[in-house]
Amino acid sequence: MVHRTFMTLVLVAAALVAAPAARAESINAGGRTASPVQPFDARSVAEFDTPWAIAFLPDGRMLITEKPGRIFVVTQSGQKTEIGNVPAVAARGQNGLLDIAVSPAFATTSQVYFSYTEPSAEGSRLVLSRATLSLANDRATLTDSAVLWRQTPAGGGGQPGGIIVFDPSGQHLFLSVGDRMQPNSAQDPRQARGKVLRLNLDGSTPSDNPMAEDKGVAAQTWTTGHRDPYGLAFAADGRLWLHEMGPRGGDELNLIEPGRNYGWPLVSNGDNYDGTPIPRHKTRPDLAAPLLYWDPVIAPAGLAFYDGAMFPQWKGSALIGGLRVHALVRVTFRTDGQPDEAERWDMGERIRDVAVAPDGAVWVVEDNSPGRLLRLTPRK
Ligand SMILES: [Ca+2]
Repeated sequence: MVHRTFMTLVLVAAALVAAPAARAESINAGGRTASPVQPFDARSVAEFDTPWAIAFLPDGRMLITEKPGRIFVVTQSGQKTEIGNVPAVAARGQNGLLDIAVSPAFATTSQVYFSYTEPSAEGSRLVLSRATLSLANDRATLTDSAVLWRQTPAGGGGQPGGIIVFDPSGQHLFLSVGDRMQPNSAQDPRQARGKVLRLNLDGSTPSDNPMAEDKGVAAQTWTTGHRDPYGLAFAADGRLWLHEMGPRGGDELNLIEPGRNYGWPLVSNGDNYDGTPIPRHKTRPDLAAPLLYWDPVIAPAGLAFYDGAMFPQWKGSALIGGLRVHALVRVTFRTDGQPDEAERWDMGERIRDVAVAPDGAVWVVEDNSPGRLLRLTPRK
């Protein structure tokens, strides 16, 4: 008996030591400042009306969305071809045409996925669509366009989210959904707001989702309690990361694990814009805390993990655009997974999205009209 108790203690102690240290830490990078010295040359390649997202085609051309409702095919030298047959969007404030993502099976299907706020009698709703991209003779058009998912309930303005990412197996997609200025909806399992959803590639619900036995939104939900998520991406090690804009002083970088609740609006490391306080993450250990947060905020937008050849010193880093801080942020990860902001470069404009080209160059778009598409290459 004594031996068994002793062994149990040893095992418990070993488990505690082996527990990821990352869980215990919540680093505030809000006080960091941007360097005016960039290690890259930034060349403007083209300009757009409020560009929102960059997605690379396998051949190195880009798909670029404009929030008011247009999509372009863009060559690396900046030649733009507007894509025809794009559905009408409800463009107002933060809402409009949002993300675009190239299907993992694009080589055989030519399919793309995109998100936008759709006009409806009850108010706009976020939707996820899939279409075939036809490219021929300098013309580009969407055919067989189909809405795979519609937000319920409709209505509201605010921040829609809308980031689309595929899992490394290429069998599922994840969609981030903002709270659209209705904070309590993020904790309501019946509302497709303040969530990360996981769907099959045809929009149906995977049978191994955390609440798959439920119906509707709950069955589609992967994680709960997000505010305004505009960054969602898989790292090379298979971990899924999300950043979200918090209230005043509460921007977050979160490690996404199935079924977890990330706290909004019950807890935050920031306070409401009207000054009313919000309990801090540490008061609710049952809710997942951000491993990295920013107070004051950066207003993060766009998230890409770097695995290219041009900037070997950035391998494994996350690159994040900063709207409020007019910057590009590089986040590194310790061997135990704990992230920290390593560098921040002043870009002089609000950065809306960041993407890595097949050749390892980094591309960003500015949140402006005109907003530039910039190609970043190592400084010569
Ligand atoms: Ca949170």
